[in-house]
Amino acid sequence: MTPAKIAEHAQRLESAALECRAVPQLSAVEPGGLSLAEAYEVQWALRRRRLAAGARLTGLKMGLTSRAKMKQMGVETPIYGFLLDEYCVPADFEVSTSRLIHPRIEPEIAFVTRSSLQGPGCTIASALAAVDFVVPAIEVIDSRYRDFKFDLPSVVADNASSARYIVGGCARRVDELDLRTLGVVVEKNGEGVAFGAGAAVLGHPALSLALLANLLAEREQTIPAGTYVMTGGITEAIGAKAGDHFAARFQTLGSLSVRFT
Ligand code: 0L1
Ligand code: MG
Repeated sequence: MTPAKIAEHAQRLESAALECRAVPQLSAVEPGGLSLAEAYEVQWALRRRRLAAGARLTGLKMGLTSRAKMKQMGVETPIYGFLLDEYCVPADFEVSTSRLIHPRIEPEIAFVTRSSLQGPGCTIASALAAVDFVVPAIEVIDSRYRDFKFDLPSVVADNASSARYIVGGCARRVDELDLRTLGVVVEKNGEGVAFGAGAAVLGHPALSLALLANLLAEREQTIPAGTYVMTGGITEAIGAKAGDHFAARFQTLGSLSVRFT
């Protein structure tokens, strides 16, 4: 794919997000489809566009790391994306649905690194050694594609559906926790609607962090010290409409809530 085509696709996805407009998935508009490598080129071009427009990089994320998410989306390979300051919402604040297309929420375990992490060959052990602390998160995803339908290259290009993320709760040292059995209950309007534990994320959320380092190594990139990394939805994502209130209650990490207006 030519650099001009990559730039054109990045611009199209950026405009869809800014104008809250669903577009056909990328593989449907690119004759012959596109490879995963080309899809990441589009995602990196999108990232450069947002940074050039004044946004600040605030972290990285993994997606499609749990069976529940893979089954829900019909896509089976973990992917990564980037987080920007314009996506970040403090807990107990509101998210306006007027700025989104068809938002869904999912509970996640997030890490903040204290040393840089460089693949290839990162393991759960090397990832855990690089972690400073663990925090809970709610991710609000919002595919820019019609009906939230996409194949793997299309969702990669669309920055893994990133839209908002909710921060708050308690920060804990990683050696204080068993991340595999750390449970979460998601309540929608006061009713429990999804339940899970850290092991849903690739068997251990630190494997998601290791995989991120290994994927970034393919582009000679590392995870710098001090990076906030969301490891992927533990449960399937739950649709959100104006008026909905969500709480994600994490064992040991506290609760996060968000209201959609
Ligand atoms: O839209 C999606 O479901 C793709 C992003 C996956 C997010 C996640 O698994 O955390
Ligand atoms: Mg997610």
